[in-house]
Amino acid sequence: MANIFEQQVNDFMAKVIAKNPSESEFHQAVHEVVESLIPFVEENPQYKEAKILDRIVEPERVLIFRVPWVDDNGGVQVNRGFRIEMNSAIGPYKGGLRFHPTVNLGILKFLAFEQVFKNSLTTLPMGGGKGGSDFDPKGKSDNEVMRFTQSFMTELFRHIGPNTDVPAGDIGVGGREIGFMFGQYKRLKNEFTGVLTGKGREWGGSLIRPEATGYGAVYFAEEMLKTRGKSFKGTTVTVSGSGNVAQFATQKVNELGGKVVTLSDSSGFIYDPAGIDDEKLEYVMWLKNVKRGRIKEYADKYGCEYVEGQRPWGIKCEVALPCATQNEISEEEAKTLVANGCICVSEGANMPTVPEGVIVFLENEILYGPGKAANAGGVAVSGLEMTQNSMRLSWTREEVDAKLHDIMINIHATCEKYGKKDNGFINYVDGANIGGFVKVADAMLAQGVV
Ligand code: NDP
Ligand code: 2IT
Repeated sequence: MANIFEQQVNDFMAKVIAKNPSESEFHQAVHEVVESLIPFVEENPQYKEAKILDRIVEPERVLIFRVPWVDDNGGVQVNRGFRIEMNSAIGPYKGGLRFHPTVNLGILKFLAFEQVFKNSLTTLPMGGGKGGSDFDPKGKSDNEVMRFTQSFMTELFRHIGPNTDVPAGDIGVGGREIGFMFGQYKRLKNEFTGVLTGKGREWGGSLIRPEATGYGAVYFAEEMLKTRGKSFKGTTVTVSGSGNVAQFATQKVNELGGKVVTLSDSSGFIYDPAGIDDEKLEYVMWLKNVKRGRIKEYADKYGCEYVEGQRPWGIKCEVALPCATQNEISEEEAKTLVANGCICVSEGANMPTVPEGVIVFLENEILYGPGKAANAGGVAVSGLEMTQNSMRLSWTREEVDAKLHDIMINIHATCEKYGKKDNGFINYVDGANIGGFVKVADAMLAQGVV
């Protein structure tokens, strides 16, 4: 960032922080975006006059509600439900639901804010939203998850709809949870509509939606690598997480001839120098999606190293794919990655790198693809699911995958257009922030002060 704008960024952030106290992740996400946008808005005064930045950081609507349910022992449990309807300038609110004990207003506002720019980058007509609950699915029976999700939807249903707000999955929300929520919505509204994405393929889901975020993050990395004449072939890759995004990122890296050597969960990481091939990955999918066990069991089964309580960023790699959660790469870990020869970071997760870590990547001019660009493949295929639902048709795997691949290539091109510096370095942070902003800002201008 050019220094002349520092004071303006600080003044803007002081207002945001005063208005939204105790929402540190939201402050972090807004800060990163306005650092890119304030210089751009200065050059384009129509946005400044219409106070687009002041409006874009204010959610259109925030819903917070009680979610009571009864556990298997007959005990009453109470969780908190949220839906942040952030911006509907270019389409219905769209974004995932997260069920995790750490969920709070600030985390969901950061995710909803990022979603606005991400969805715009896909070029599909989707506004931004996010929601979820502090419910912890770990250790809960299927019946408990069902009762909780039914109670959650019993309030949420009155606020969403296929032309209003279309939720999907995120951490802790996969096919099982979407199924229970869809069933409850249908029952309450007496309507079979595309109100959620990530549905099962037999009842309106799109092929490739489960794969889309992980595949997309790898397609994006592939485009970044191409700018330096490189590819995944023969490349060592570290992946964090072992959920939906991590699993399909690993699958795509294998397909492209790379070798994934790590996976993790919130307890620790495994290091398998021989590589997590498709057969081992199938075990991971069973372990995580069916047994719902811990990643340590992989190390027990395949006799590799397991490191308790740590993340995989100390392992030497050329490409790193953070696919677990926010702030999972510290400044020190970013330095270690660069020192070990990592040349490419493509963020499957949302905001996985702390701001000081982002500076390390940018100062070293490595290929750094921020989440709102790199992981947009998931919501892009959600958008394609909405299209298929509206048409009452479904496309083949090949059709959806080809569209996903094209969208990721286009997002890369948009980042290059808005993020290329005079020395040829592509700052994908600026590229994604400005590239995502323009369409939303122009739509807001056209729609007046609303
Ligand atoms: P899953 O719930 O399927 O998997 C999450 C993984 O991350 C698990 O391995 C989990 O470990 C780990 N994890 C979660 N929270 C923490 C934490 N606080 N510390 C350490 N590890 C943690 O979620 P997804 O794979 O869907 O989501 C992963 C990331 O990708 C998130 O940042 C999400 O926002 C982002 N994303 C997801 C999209 C999607 O389509 N699903 C789309 C775009 C982005 P454990 O099992 O121990 O909790
Ligand atoms: O962060 C994300 O983009 C998601 N969790 C997916 C959202 C969606 O609507 O598919």
